[in-house]
Amino acid sequence: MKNLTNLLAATALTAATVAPALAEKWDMPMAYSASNFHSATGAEFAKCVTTGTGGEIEIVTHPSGSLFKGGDIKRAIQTGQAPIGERLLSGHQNENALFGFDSIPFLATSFDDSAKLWDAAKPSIEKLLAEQNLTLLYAVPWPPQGLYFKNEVNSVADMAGIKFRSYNNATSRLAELTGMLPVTIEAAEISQAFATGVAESMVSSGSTGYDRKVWESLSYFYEVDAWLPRNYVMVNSEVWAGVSDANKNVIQACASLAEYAGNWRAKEYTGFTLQGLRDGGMTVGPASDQMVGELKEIGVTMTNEWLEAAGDEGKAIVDAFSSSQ
Ligand code: PCA
Repeated sequence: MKNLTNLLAATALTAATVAPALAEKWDMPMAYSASNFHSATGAEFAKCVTTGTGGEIEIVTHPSGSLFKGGDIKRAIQTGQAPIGERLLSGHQNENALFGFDSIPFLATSFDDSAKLWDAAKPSIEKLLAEQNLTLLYAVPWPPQGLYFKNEVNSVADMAGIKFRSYNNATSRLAELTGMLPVTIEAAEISQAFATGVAESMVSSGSTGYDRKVWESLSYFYEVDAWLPRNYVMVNSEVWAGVSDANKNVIQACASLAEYAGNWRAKEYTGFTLQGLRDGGMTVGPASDQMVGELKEIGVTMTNEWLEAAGDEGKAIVDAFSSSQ
C-alpha cells in the first residue's frame, strides 16, 4: 500500500512538471454576437493571451450573452463566477452616473473626440471599477449612434408614442424626452423584439443594426452621430493579483493590441455597416435640420441632468475634455 502511495505521489509530481505550470482556463462572457467587431477583437485578445502565456492562461470567449446575459456580466466577474468579461460601460449608469460619461448626447460625436473624452474619464472609471473588485484591461468604442425607425421621421413630434428599445439610462431618458416609450432590451434579443413589435425603433450604431439584420423590420436609419459609447474588458481583481508578473505583461500587451485593433475596426465597420443597411433595403442618411435641432436641445437638457447627477467628478471630466479640444 505504502509503495502504491509513493508511486502515485511520484507520478503526480512527474505529471505536474510535464504539464504547463498552473494552467488555467478563463471563461470570458461577452454580450454581443460572435460576428460583431467587439467579439472578434475579444476572440483575438483571447488567442493572444493563450499563445503569449504558453497556455498557462487559456481564455475562452462566450459571445451573444451565452454564458451570462449582458446585464449580469459585471456582477459575475465581481463575484468571481467568471474571471474576465466584456460589457457596455454605460450599462452601469444606474449604479453611478459617472459610468454614463460616454452617452451624453452631442458631447463627443467623432472617434477623435470620443478618444479624448475617454482619456479624460479613464482615471475616474478605473477607480470606480477598482472599488468594485474589477481591473480594467481595455476599452473600445462603438461607431456613432443614430436613430432607427419603421417609418420616416422628420421631427421629434413624429416620434410620439413609438416603442423605443433602450440599452442604458441615457437611452431610456432620450425616449422619455422625445415622447417615446422606452423598453430595455439586450442587443442579442433585438431582432425578435422588432419582429414581434415589442420595439419599433432604437438609437444604436449601424454596426448593431447590421449585426441584427434589422432591415427585416425597420426601414430608416438617421445618422445623428449623437455619441460613441464604449465596451470594456474587465478582470476580477483577486484573479488579477494572482497572475504572475510575466503573464500580467503578456495580458497587458494583448489588451493594448486589442484596444488598437478594436478602434481601427470600429472606424472601418462604420461605413461598411451603413452600406450593409442600405443593401438590406433601408434608407440611410442624415436627419433633417429640424430633427437635429430638436435633438440638440434635448442633448442640452441631458447634459445638465448628467452634470447634476455626476457631481464634481463629472464636471471635472467634461472640463478636461473641453480643454483638450
Ligand atoms: N450597440 C450596442 C450599444 C451601442 C451600439 O452601437 C447596443 O445597441 O446594444
